Amino acid sequence: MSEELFTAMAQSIVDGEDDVAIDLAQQAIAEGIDPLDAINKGYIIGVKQVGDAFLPELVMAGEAMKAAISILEPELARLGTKREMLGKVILGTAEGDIHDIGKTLVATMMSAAGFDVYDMGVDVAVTEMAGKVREVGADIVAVSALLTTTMVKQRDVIEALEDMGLEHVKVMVGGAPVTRSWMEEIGADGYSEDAIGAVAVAKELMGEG
Ligand code: B1M
Repeated sequence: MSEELFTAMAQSIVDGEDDVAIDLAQQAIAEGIDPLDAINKGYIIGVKQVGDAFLPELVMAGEAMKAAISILEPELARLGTKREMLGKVILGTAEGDIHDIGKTLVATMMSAAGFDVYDMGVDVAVTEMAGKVREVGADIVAVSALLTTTMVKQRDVIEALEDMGLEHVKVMVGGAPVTRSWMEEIGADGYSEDAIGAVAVAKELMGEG
């Protein structure tokens, strides 16, 4: 039965139907379906299908995805095991980039796992991000980028931290165009292709495993 629900979830994103996406998310919670399964096996499949669409379709798909996640997020957070804070994470989408859906998922998963997450939002200036790291004494800075043109800002964050004498702070990178080889090229400390993996990487960087 979940399979049909997942297919309908994907379709609601393709059609850009916020109301349907919300109804299906509520149905999933009522049926006790893991919210992460709803995202990964349902909605994200739809997002992948609209990948090559024109801007209005992208906007509608993005809005429907956000609507669904806003319903599932509290449930994701509720299911996360509460425990002592593992570390402080500054998180944001790279300067010039306004994609926030994946970044917000990473924030939710990290918070649920026990990290103290400061979500700075989207289009975060390199200097602001580095400044926040110093201000709160962060352990990790996590930079999401969805555009090939904004990936370079991930490197700029690393350089800004170095300039400020904060090279001990770990830097994680992610986002659709980001790869392990990019991580290595810019000298970042961690990379993950999805939100669950991001939690595992952050734990490793904190020496938890
Ligand atoms: Co845009 N967009 N978009 N877009 N958009 C992409 C990224 C694109 C691939 C679509 C395409 O052309 N096929 C393309 C980028 C091409 C490129 O550079 N390679 C693109 C483009 C070109 C643009 C514009 C330039 C379009 C225009 O104006 N002509 C423009 C840019 C605006 C800007 O940022 N300055 C633009 C705008 C938009 C919307 C505003 C309409 C909307 C965003 C809505 C929003 O975020 N609030 C939008 C959307 C929805 C997309 C697609 C369709 C979906 C992105 C998404 O939310 N995915 C996207 C196509 C695609 O990716 N298939 C596309 C779902 C999300 C859960 O996945 O964000 O990848 P993702 O996050 C994943 C992982 O990547 C990872 O975990 C997440 C969960 O698994 N992850 C991390 C993410 N961050 C991480 C950080 C980590 C670790 C893991 O550690 C730090």
